[in-house]
Amino acid sequence: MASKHQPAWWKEAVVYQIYPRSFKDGNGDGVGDLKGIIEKLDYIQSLDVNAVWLNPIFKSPNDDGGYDISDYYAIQPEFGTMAEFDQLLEGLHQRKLKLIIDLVLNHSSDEHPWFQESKKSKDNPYRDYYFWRPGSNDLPPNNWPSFFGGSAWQLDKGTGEYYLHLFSKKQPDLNWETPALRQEFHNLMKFWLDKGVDGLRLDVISAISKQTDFSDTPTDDFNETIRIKYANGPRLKEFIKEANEQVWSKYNVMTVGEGPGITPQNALEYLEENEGLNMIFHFGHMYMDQGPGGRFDPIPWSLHDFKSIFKIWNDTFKERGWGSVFLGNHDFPRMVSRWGNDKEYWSESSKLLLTLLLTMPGTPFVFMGDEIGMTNIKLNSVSESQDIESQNGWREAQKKGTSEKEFLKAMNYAGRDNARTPFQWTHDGNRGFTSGTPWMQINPNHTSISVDIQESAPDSILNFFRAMVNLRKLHPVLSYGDYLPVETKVANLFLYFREDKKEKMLILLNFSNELINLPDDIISHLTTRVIGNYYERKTFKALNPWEACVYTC
Ligand code: TEU
Ligand code: CA
Repeated sequence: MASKHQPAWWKEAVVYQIYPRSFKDGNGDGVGDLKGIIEKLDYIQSLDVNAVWLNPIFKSPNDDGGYDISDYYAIQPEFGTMAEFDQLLEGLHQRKLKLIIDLVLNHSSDEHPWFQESKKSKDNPYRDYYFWRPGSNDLPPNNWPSFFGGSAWQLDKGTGEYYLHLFSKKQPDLNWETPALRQEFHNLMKFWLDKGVDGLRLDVISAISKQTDFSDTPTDDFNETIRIKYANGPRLKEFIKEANEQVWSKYNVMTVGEGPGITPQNALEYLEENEGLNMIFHFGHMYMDQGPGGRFDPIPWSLHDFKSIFKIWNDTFKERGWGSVFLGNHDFPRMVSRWGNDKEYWSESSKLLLTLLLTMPGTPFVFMGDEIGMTNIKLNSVSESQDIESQNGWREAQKKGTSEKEFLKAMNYAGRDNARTPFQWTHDGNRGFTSGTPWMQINPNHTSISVDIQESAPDSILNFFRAMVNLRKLHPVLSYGDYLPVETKVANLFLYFREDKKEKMLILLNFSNELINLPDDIISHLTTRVIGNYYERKTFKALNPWEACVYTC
């Protein structure tokens, strides 16, 4: 079946996500920076990826890991200078690598001049750059909860009104109803695109159009509130279309929108050719193990649900639009700890998850460190967390009488600190990351999980990742082919075909610690194994624990 999808660089790309604070420190202050990334350009190139997505690098008080921007035109001083940014961009382009920057347009920092002006008086020219509403009887304007605990409204004594902040109170939501604000952001995007940036990751883009009646949410299921109240606002399509017409259409730029609350039913509305985004990050699988209380209310996940979520989304983008695939990023625990077995089958399950990531339809986004199997870190007290989401989560949990031991368990399972420990370059101490004291403790298991150990080991996760990326490049069926999942009663088996008019491949994944016998009708397809995470298939009729293999049929 010929693919209905037009070819494009970003459809065939493998994207490597770098969280600058934790990647490499180039000046010894213990904080990762642009200079450090420049030092590691050859390593990045050795991964054979095509693009780098940098988490925000703009001036920020760092209340939320840089997602609280106080100057959209300036580089975060801790990360370096604009000259170093230009040098990094040049270094990437020289290596045929593209750069995707992360723009946070749903909210700014409260230290941004716009907000400093807006809060001065009710008739300040910048008042309508944000959402201000009177409360009533000392109560906020409505019952909306913040992503980071507590109310989504903060009373500002200066003018006696509340301002909206879906995230931290230092991240006031911007009011896209105000044309001048939209113009400011169109100019901002042109500034960075004129510098030669190749892509934009648009933070929480699904929430930029607000339901300005601000009526209460009818549910206390947080993910439901995101879907019906924060995301998919009445003018969302219009604002995206306008940005496309005013800016993106004039550049050869890839746009990926972070879309919490966007569903398989409405996603294509935001991906219209020439009107919408190129793709979105969707979160079905990422919220699957979150209970009604959100991240710190973890519930068990099932491979059955995991498989059906991938099927629903792959079917959504079968003919139109385009998918993105990720199993981890700076907001979620490490994929091998969350979905794999980071103990007895740490290497096999890391490779299995990389196999899934790189054989699914849609553009794969690989989070730095997952190519070497970095794992969660075990913090011994909540105070060791450097993430406002965990700190606030603990504040809220205490109000409900949750013990620190109980909260710490949920935090160590689901918290974002897990993804933000310094990259493990060398097995001997922090030296690989910094010559100083790292801003965050490095995972003690760097003694066995590090680039220098894996670089020269032929069967390392790192070298498996490189081989898997290469396989995806050699077989366009893995990018553009149809996705044909195999129905199976066997609980921990995940089997699917990828097929186009030239080729058919079968991917077999065993998500368990047990040996699993393969159904007979599958065995007949096993002709040539092109890659696998076990040296040789011990038994032809079964998959070993956490075995992943890819066959051409
Ligand atoms: O995340 C927004 C978001 O919707 C969630 O996916 C994310 O898990 C968040 O931590 C709530 O649990 C984006 C950024 O990726 C995140 O780092 C920022 O904290 C957030 O927006 C606010 O800018
Ligand atoms: Ca530094």
